[in-house]
Amino acid sequence: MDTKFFVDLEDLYGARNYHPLDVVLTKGKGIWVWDVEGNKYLDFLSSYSAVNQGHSHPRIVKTIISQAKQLTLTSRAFRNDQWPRLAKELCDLTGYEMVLPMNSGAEAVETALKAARMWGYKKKEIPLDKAEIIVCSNNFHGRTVTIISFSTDPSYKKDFGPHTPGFTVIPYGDLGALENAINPNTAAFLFEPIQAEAGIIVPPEGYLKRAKEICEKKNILFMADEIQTGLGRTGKLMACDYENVKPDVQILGKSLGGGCYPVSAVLSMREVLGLFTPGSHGSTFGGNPLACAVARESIRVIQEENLVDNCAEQGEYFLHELKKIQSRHIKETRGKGLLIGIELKPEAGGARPFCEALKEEGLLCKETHENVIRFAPPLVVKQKDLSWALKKIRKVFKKFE
Ligand code: IF1
Repeated sequence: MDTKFFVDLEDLYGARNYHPLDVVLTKGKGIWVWDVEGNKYLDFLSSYSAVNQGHSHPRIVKTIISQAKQLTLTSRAFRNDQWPRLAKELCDLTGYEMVLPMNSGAEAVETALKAARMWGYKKKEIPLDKAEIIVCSNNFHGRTVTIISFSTDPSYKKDFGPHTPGFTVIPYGDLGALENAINPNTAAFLFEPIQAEAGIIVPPEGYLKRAKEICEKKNILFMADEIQTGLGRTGKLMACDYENVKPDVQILGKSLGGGCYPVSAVLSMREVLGLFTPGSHGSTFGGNPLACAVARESIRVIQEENLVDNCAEQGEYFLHELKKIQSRHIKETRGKGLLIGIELKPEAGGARPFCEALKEEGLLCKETHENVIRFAPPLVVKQKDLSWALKKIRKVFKKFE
């Protein structure tokens, strides 16, 4: 069975909510993946930063196998011996008092939105059903109906109305707009420390710090979506660490599951998460022992293999070398850690053809927002792998000249 067999089968039976590259992967190890024809690729997407630890990390695979043989799911109608330990380890890692476990990133974002609204009513005395949450244009926080209700990308929200009310959109990076958007009914400000999907948009220096100060002054919750930027991806444990800013609410996902299992979590102080009462929120799989065992090992791998420092070191090297590439097509090369994007000029004809060409050279990249080639390899990547990749990237840009 070759690539065409699988492509045709997927296109026949699978909903076409993606336009994937025609590469059919069958094996992954570390930074490498192999297709059904035996071709080897460097994974420069890491499943949108859900594989920071590398594909099929031996320690995480060992954990998922042993836990799967022992106990996989109890629901939270009963207790289990993994969730309490993950809860403590996550709070120790991040410095928060409480955590609520979920599965997908969107579920964690929805949980944070519910927590913010509940906090607004119970702690800030916002009139019931009047709470407002401020978000940024070009945000990406997931695909649920409520989350796409505050997206500014028509393709994410068209055909899915009516949209959930109670959200105010402001320009990303604009402190004045944040200040002006706040009113007595504002409960929270939800943001990405770096807008990845928007095209690796890094906010102005000091933005996070000043935004947090504004939120503190106005008593609204400062909620960071670190689902993609967190757990080492930007060269710090959390992207907010670049400005030494500690959000009131921190949302994690993706690599919390080590590329093996969906695990997400919302972290905050007791004043916020302590408001949830039995039956007010939940999830069949949230906090299941298999997820928690995997998450515990995923965190240990990040810490014990110094993936955050490696990310900072390799990211600095990679960004520095990428910036040297001279091409009439390149508008800007930017990023932090190993979350890097090359933005092409509109006349370059879009990033997709470059990603197709990079695939032929053995690099799997994904364009984001038409004109940006995203480079986000697993954080285990070594300099020799990146210098190999740089040769291929230079070759492709030369070809397109
Ligand atoms: C898709 C984008 C990336 C996220 C942030 C929450 C979520 C995501 C900052 C929701 C998920 C994924 C979803 C996936 C593609 C990918 C993506 F292109 F959609 F926008 F990474 F940039 N917050 N991002 O990045 O987490 O529910 O997916 O676990 O939906 O196409 P999820």
